[in-house]
Amino acid sequence: GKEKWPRGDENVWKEGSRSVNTDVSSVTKSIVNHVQTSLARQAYNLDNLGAYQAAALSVRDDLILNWNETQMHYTRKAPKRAYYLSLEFLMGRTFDNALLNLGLKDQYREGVTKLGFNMEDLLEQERDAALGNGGLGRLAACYLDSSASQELPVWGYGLRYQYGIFQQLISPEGQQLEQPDPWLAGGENPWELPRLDVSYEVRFYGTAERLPDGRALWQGGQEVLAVAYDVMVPGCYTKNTNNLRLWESKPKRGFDLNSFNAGDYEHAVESSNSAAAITSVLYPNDHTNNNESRDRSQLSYTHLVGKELRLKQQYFWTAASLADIVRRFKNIGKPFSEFPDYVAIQLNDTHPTLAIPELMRILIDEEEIPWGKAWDIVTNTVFYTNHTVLPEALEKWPVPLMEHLLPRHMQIIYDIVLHDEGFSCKVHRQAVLLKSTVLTKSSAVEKKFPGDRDRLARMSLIEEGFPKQVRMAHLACIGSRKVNGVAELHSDLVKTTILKDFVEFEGQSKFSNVTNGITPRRWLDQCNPELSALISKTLKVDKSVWLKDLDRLKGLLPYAEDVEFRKEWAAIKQRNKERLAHHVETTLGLTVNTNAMFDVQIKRLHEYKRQTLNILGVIHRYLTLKQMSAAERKKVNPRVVFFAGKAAPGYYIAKLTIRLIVNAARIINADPDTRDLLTVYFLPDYSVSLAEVLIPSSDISQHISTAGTEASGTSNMKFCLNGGLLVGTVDGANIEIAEAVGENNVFFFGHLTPAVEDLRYQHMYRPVPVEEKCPALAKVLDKISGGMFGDGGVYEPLLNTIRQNDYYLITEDFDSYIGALEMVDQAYLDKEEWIKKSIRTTANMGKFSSDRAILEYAESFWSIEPVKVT
Ligand code: 7GP
Repeated sequence: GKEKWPRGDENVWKEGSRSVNTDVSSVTKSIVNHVQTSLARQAYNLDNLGAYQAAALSVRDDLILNWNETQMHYTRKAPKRAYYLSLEFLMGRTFDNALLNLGLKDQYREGVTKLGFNMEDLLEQERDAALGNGGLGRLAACYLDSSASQELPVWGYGLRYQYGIFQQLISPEGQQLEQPDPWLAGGENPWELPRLDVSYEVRFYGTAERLPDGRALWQGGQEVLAVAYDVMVPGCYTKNTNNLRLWESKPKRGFDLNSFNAGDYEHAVESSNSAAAITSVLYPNDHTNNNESRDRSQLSYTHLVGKELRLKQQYFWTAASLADIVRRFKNIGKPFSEFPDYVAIQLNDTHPTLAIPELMRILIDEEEIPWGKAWDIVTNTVFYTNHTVLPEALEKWPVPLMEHLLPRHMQIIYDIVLHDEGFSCKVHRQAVLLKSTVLTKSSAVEKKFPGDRDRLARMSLIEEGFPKQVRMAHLACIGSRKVNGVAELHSDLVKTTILKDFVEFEGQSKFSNVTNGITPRRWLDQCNPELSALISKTLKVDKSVWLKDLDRLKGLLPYAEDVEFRKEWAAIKQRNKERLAHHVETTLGLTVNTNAMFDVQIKRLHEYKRQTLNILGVIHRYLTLKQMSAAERKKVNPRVVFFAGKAAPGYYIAKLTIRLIVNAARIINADPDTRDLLTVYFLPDYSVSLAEVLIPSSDISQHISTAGTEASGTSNMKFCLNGGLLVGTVDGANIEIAEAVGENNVFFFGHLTPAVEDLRYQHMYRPVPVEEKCPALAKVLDKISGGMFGDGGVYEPLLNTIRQNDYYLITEDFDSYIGALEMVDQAYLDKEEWIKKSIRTTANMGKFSSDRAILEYAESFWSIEPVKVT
């Protein structure tokens, strides 16, 4: 039946309602309107920034209409929803993506032109939303785009940091300098809706007193307010516009009036400061969970030192998100036993693992549900994705800190140990005995593996030591319905290394794989519009079809044989190189040789990703060129090597690697003997927007982690989708990319994962000097030490990581790496064959759409279905 109109005259409401802009004249009207009213400006004094702001506000209006309808539709239909909890969302820019997804790109381009502006200039005005470090955060952003595009009822939950990932400057000596990223300082952010009416109180510290009925009373301590900001996430060519809810922390009462009255002004201000501090800044660490800095000379991150603030961020965000989820569930009016039929919660790595004890707390203490039923609800609702097997990245929280900050959650963690029949074990009981009750029943682990004390210790939620620590991956594993890795090899490694004991105990079926994906909207259509247009023209399908059904790229395969098509394909690559060269010219004032092969490695700086291997290979190439005769050099294909990436502020070796790259580039680029054949650039301040310029220009890109260390990688997918060929190790998603595009279209090298452990053992106990193991590399190291790139002493700590135990196996892989690059040179000589490889690579990348990945999560984990907004 038709619903009754809620208030006033229905017709007046309908007449007054605005609809989404669809033609050029409504677009220009709405832009002019915002110039005049929202910005209080006119044609006379409007600059690019103002024009961008007005156009963005106009698009915002469009988004809001769809967003409103979508949210109302979801509320009415009350389908099962999924919530993606991620401490990072690396969104990049929004304007162009919103236009694409709304199907309004042409209208806005024309409208903006009519108003006397250039669309490219306006797009450049927007600042990246860089609320993430790297792969994990960008994956979350791709998944939001795909969820909305596939019309799935998925919300993201995260934090609204005042400062995103730091801005990277490079000093003349090659030192990375960090500067804050006040991305919100430019005034109002048009892509978010402040929802000051949606807020929750979050408690820290205080005391938790157990009650006889199994509940507990947690009181006292500090209370802060979580306020919602909603970021609209439009789906591609659909009305569905999902929500990313970001929380901002605020003091519960502006000032503590009591202390203010008592004249303690400083204390009053301090308490308000500490509440606001919770969401002030994104932690810049990647693959490590401490901030230990051996190098405090740069921008001071000292307010982040110590782990408490990071744990506060995690709890603040989890608690607000769960309160919101539970409130929305309660509005449906169903009993809590049906909670898992309406809610799925995906943990993006272990950062939101506190969701498990927090949901237990809500169910037990607030909803008065008995332990066993509550645990059933939790373990049917929560899912956990692991993103790394590097031991230093596995989160652990000191028990004393947890007890102090979250006393009730620590009780619950101990109780999980006690109650979970499937898990409790001797070691846990010992820990628990010290705290409270005596337990007599023998545990399931003990029954299944009697007397296996090592296993019990390995599996414990609490790691022994001073202090004891809570192992978050173990908690996430036992509290979840499914656990997955992010590429096939990685998911196998999760099962055979960090969670091996849990697989043996709980069985295989809980553990699975969802290979990562990337959104072809941003990573093909937006970043490479010419290639996108060529694909549509060739396939004779509108992009609205193939961008949402990426396997259609297979239709390009026959055209690899078409000379004309190959010409167009190559010409686009060439223009993308020129676009990058133009960018480097205007931002850095450097001229790039666009007739060279473009060779790109862009990712966070980390020893396991082995930018060192790349720069040492570059130096080797330089030395080889120097030794050649002029005649020999004539036969060499010119190459430009690009690096970009940030190092964690406290990661000394990673910063030293940047320094080596910058100084090697300085010497090599200035050498008249070789500079036509080899140049090197370190592009500062890597970001999503910079990636969008770099990726379409590459001939080859490097994904050269020590085998078994890179969980998946996602930029490898972006390069290949844009027709760049992959140079890589047999690691992460490289393996599946090779399977998809064909082994003859990738350049693989290096030792395989099963060999790595033995090799490391040899390096530890039977070390062989570099001179013996790899003379070519030894020569490169000697040149660096000898001062070829400035004071050699500076690089000793970096070089020593290789000369000493070489944990990441540079010496083991160097020769085959150089070999692979020689194969690249060989292959590049045959231009036509090279272009064919490039076309075939793109054509076979359909599997790596994040639409495929998100549908796997939706179908096999969350059991949610599309809810189309009509
Ligand atoms: C990254 C992995 O290193 C990368 O291989 C993967 O493609 C990406 O996640 C998305 O799954 N991990 C992180 O960014 C990270 O911070 C530690 O992991 C928690």
